[in-house]
Amino acid sequence: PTPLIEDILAKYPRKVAKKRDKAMVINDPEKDQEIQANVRTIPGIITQRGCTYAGCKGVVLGPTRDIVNIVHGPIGCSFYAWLTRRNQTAPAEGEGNFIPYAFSTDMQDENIVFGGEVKLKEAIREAFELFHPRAIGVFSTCPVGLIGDDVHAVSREMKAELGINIFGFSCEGYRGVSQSAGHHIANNQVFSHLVGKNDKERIGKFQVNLLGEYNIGGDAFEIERLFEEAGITLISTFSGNSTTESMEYAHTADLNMVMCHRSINYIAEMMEEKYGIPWIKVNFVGATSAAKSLKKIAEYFDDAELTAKVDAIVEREMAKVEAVRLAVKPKVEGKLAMMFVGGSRAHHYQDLFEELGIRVVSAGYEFAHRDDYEGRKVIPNIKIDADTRNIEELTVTKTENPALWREDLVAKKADLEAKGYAFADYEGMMPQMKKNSLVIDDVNHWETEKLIEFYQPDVFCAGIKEKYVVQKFGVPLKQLHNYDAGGPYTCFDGAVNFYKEMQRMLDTKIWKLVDTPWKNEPEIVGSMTIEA
Ligand code: CFM
Ligand code: HCA
Repeated sequence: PTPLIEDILAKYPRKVAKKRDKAMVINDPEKDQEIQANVRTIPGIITQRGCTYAGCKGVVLGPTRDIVNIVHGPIGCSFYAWLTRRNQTAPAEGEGNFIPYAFSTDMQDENIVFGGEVKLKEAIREAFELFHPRAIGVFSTCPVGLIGDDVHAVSREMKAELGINIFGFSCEGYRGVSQSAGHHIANNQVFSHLVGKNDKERIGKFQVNLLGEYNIGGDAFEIERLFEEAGITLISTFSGNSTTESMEYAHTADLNMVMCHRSINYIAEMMEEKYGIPWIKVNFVGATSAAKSLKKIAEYFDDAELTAKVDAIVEREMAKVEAVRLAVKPKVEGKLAMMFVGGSRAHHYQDLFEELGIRVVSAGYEFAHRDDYEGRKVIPNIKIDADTRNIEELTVTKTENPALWREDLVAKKADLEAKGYAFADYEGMMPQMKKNSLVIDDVNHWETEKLIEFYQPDVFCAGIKEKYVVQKFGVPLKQLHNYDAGGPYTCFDGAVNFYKEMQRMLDTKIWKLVDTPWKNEPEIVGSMTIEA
């Protein structure tokens, strides 16, 4: 261990120190290093993590506009999920959009004592009568699991009564160790209740799905625009600027592209098993990544016209991006960044920093698994603990409908694989990070303070819970969850936005002037008297 890690661990009780030590790795991209991930946070530690319900309702289902998502639980669970993530959507003229609403059963003490199923049924009927949506999702919060309300039985009964697609999620907050369990639960239900439920004639020559792009700050809009220009038909996005309607015919795509591997690799895997549709990992954050991903799609379809279009787009856009990059780079080059975000962005944003010559000295995920750090090759070696076993693993088999099985794609995959094209693969964050950078899983507030003292970073990327604590140290914090008020940061215009944002935040002396009033004098002084 280095002096920094020793210093961090010294404060912990022995058992805690032993556990946290395994979550910190001095990176060496040349070596196969193991990091502890996806295990319980130690009680009492101020984690960045959220809960299973957040990962299911907020993350995976939240950005879809034509489904009414009813939260069965106390109102607080709904309030925090009410658009704080800035997932955008663009309904067509006259099309509905339920995203701006917060639907909740508003459970009260008496529902906890006597059960909440009756109230849930009333809520579903009310939502149906008011909005006539094509689907309703029901999300379980912690108390629902504790008192044993059966959201699945209620959903089945209501589906029969109302005649629309209604399904539930056992995504109680405590069900897993983080949001990650909620992703898996959401993937299972989306796959079971939506994918393949409808058919559609082919509408394009190159039909794709985009998985794990949630349109935060308009990110998906940038990608969609370029696809359209290149002649790539986006069938469905899981789930940003999305509809359940499009998910129902997602099985008509020729390729699945996985952007956020952590939250949605399950659907990609299940669609390949059932329909034979292959998947590739993509990243549209930043200019170099977007260019690589576009070229990878063109390579897959292996069509001269498409390849020429993609090359032309990349060339044109890169020239625009380069002009801004070269102007901004001298102003921020050599600065230090840190990123502790979710389960994919701590990796996805590293290309952008690299483009500006900003060094990422430390990074980590909140809730990723070892494969997100070390690459998918470690999946067979990951120990399945009781917390993971608690989450249902669906058994998926090949479709019995021969018309839906894509033998052509299976052959295409084999052919391309023989030529060295990588399918179903993700290398993870650690192989891409510099030697001697510090990788930390599920970083907590104590560790954050020590990292800031040690590295004195110029920018810290994380979320709202970290923002003001970090800024009080005189370090600007860029939210890489909701982008503060900024974005999009995908593709070429997105890269330009990000460069300018970094210049704004880093090319200034203002942060060095921040001084906290309590540094020298405590703001509140108290005393305690113990009476005999
Ligand atoms: Fe995937 Fe996400 Fe992320 Fe994620 Fe999230 Fe998010 Fe995130 Mo916040 S799905 S893992 S659960 S990229 S909400 S859009 S920003 S923590 S890094
Ligand atoms: C979530 C959503 C979140 C929270 C972000 C934050 C998001 O995990 O439930 O802590 O600032 O992106 O909105 O990750």
